[in-house]
Amino acid sequence: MSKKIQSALISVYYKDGLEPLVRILHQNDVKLYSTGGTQTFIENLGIPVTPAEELTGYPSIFGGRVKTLHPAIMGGILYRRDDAGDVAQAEQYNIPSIDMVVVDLYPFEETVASGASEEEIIEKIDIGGISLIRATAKNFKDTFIVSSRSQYADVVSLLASKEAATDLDDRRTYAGKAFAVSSQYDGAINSFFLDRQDAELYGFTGLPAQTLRYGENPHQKATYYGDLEAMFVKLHGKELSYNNLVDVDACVSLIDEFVGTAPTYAIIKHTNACGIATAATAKEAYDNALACDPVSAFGGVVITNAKVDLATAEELNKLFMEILIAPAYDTDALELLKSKKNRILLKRNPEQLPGVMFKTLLNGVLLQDKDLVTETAEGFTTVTTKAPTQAEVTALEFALKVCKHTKSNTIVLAKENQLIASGTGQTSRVDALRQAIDKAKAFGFDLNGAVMASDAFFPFPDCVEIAHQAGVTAVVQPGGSIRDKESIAYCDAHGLAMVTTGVRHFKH
Ligand code: 93A
Repeated sequence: MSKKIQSALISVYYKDGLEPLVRILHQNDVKLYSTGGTQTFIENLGIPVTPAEELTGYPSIFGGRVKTLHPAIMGGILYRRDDAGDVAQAEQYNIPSIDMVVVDLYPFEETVASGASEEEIIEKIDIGGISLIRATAKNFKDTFIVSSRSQYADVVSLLASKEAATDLDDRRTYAGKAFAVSSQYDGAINSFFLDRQDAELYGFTGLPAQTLRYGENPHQKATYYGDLEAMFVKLHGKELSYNNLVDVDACVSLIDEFVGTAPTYAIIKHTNACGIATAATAKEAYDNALACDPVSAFGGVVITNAKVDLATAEELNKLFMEILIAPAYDTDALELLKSKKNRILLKRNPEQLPGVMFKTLLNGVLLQDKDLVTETAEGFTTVTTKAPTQAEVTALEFALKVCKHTKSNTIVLAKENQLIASGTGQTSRVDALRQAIDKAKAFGFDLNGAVMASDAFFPFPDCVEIAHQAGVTAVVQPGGSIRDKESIAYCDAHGLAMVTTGVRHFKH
């Protein structure tokens, strides 16, 4: 049934976008009621408005906690217009009809995200607004609810086309939207309390908590406990997700192997590097990193130890990437990279990170030191007749750094300062090697003269055999297998150089 709106109560937190709605109601002779700040806003437009206080006979009390919670308002919304008893009671108690309600709730989630105190957060739990929304939505047969400022534009078109009347279908549709708003709002409040309980239970109290949209998958809820703002300045883009954070962590650990080196770019997918290179210029480093596996790079997280310049930004801008992390950006480079709305651009602050890591396991937690050991040429022991050349030593050092940050079992193939391919997270080392060789070939790399790094020792000589057949000329591995001799003998017989480090780098 079509109903002309005769009266509306407007009570909104953010006033932006409200003016066209107020104007269209006024043009259609709708009587307006309003609360404190909203009332001032409407008066400033030169439009007459009746204060809620005049309806209730009470001022706004308890610091604004009680403004609209009153039978004159709730009754004016809820009484059934087709029920003679309700109509008579409304008259008896002098309760005017309120046909439409416009609410924009206190910004609860925004206040939580701002790192405000518990007291400030609690004060932003809207009671009156949510009651207005629920009451109006419940009585959708008679009343029309606008429950968020995101609806104003649509409502203005609707009312303009119908001269401030609504059909039952319109009112039911907006009632549905209203319960979605209230449910999402209460969900956020619920998450806030659950986060606090988790923080108590797991001993994270004192750390800032950031509720994430979801966990690893949409059906898992998740919170980040920590001070991200101390680590990064977010220059642009959407909110970081759980998986983003996991990849950002992997990026940071990897790039920290390249402190003070020539410009280095790394591209991470699911915590493994699918491209990384060091070069004389930043652009060359990025180009070489991307060349490793441009297919996997799609949707990746990119990190660099160099300032982002325009030349590199022009290349980066062509890639669909989730996140770019850099210590600094040139102004023109930053402007260009901001052209994609959702792309997250982070500037990393120098920040001391914890030296330990832990994960939950069974009915407890495992705490361990981070793997902060990185071997360089001084720590290499040549075990073959042939020693690696200087160029091979450089490539072996580079490959080892990448290997350490790649899921076990892994084999990393590199040339000079460029990752050629890796096998990641395989159940056998041979599978990891085969994966790496196949990938290198798929992306057009010539493996002749490439080097190989392995996170753990070779239990059999099969890996060096396969690597040699693919063109690999130098190998680094921890050593320590009872069959080391067989791998070494194969290398000696086929002119490969092998060095051992004595340090295993499992990463699970
Ligand atoms: O503190 S409240 O929960 N108590 C109320 O009675 C009440 N009525 C409306 N908050 C209440 N509101 C909210 O005030 C609305 O949801 C809106 O966000 C805000 C508008 O206040 P003002 O018009 O004074 O700016």
